[in-house]
Amino acid sequence: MKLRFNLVTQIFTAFVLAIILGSIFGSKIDFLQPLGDLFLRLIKFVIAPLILSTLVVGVASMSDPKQLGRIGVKTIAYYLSTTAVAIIIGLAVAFLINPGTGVNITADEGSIPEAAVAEPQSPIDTFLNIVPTNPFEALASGNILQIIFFALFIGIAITMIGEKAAPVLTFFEGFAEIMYKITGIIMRVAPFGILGLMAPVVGEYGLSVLLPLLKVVIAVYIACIVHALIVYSIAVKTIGKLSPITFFKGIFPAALVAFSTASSAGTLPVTIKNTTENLGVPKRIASFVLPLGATINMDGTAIYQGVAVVFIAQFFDLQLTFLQLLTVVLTTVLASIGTAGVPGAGMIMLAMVLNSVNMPLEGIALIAGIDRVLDMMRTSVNIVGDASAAVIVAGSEREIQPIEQPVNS
Ligand code: DAS
Repeated sequence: MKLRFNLVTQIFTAFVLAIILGSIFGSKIDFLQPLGDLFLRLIKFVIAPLILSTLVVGVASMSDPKQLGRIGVKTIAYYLSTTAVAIIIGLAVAFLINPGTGVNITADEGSIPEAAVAEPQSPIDTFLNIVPTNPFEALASGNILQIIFFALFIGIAITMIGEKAAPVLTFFEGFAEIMYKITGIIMRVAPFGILGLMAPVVGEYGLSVLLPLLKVVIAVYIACIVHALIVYSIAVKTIGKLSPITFFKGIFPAALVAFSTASSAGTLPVTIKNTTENLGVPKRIASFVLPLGATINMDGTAIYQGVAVVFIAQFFDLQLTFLQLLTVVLTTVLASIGTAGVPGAGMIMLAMVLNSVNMPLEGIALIAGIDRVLDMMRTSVNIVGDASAAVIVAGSEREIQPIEQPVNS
């Protein structure tokens, strides 16, 4: 079989090279960091205009307004249910591996992020904050939920106005195509970006840092892989009518970008590109489901929080009752809605979950040192979960399009 050195193989090659270079040169490989920072800035700069333009076009092109409601309900129901399954899988794997027993480390109090001990935002405030008081400020600050709200209303208003608003729709259609094209151009440098993001991380997290907490890393990684392989395969196969192999191959580039950046929001342009070009999801469904998922759907984060609660309880030799476990499941699903798609957000929301079952917040300091290694995997699962939602929603609306060209980026 001729190995086509297309973008997927280039990204994978860069990923493997980063691990090799990071392992050989350790922290000396830091000089590659600016490559990663540049790539991260490039994909972040398209997020707000891409979501706004694609979502306006997506909503305005839905001939049947009831379809928007149907898609919204299916999306949110799928997100909440897969997150609940994820936290249960996380707890189950943690109780099998017992990550908190026989661990001999001391907590570095200084490593608890400020935001983790601050008063977490209540679910009511989280929902109220979706409404932007100034939509242009939302665009400027990249507040994804507020941009979604703004785009939804523009799209709905365009359909209600009809002919008079046609020029505005035409503008957004052209703008969306421009943003897709820019995303494609940025993706050409993804291999260099992933090299610059991954090599310094591998160089920093040598075995000396990971060994004492290896069981935590193993528990999170195993639970994430089990969740993705079982839950998403069943979902895309039964409801999305898509082969799981096609699904995982198609979303692989975005999964690697998420793993390297540890940011769902930062990966969003790549998730949208892979889902529409490799998985046959119409742009109007992808442009609604994916930005929403990047902010409220965090299956990987839920798994991490389940493992972390068990680790902390075992480390401090505290018992977890069934009621406490139930509370952890509910709080984690709620916390995932409020977790931003940025690096380290899951650790900040862990405080809310620990508080709900009276577990010591000091436990966060125990695992803060390896959070980046855990964040990479949980973010990757977060975006694969978002893509699975786009596939099942498109499948249930009988709108999965045949995939013409082979997977290429
Ligand atoms: N890094 C977050 C994301 O981008 C997830 C997390 O921190 O748990 O999805």
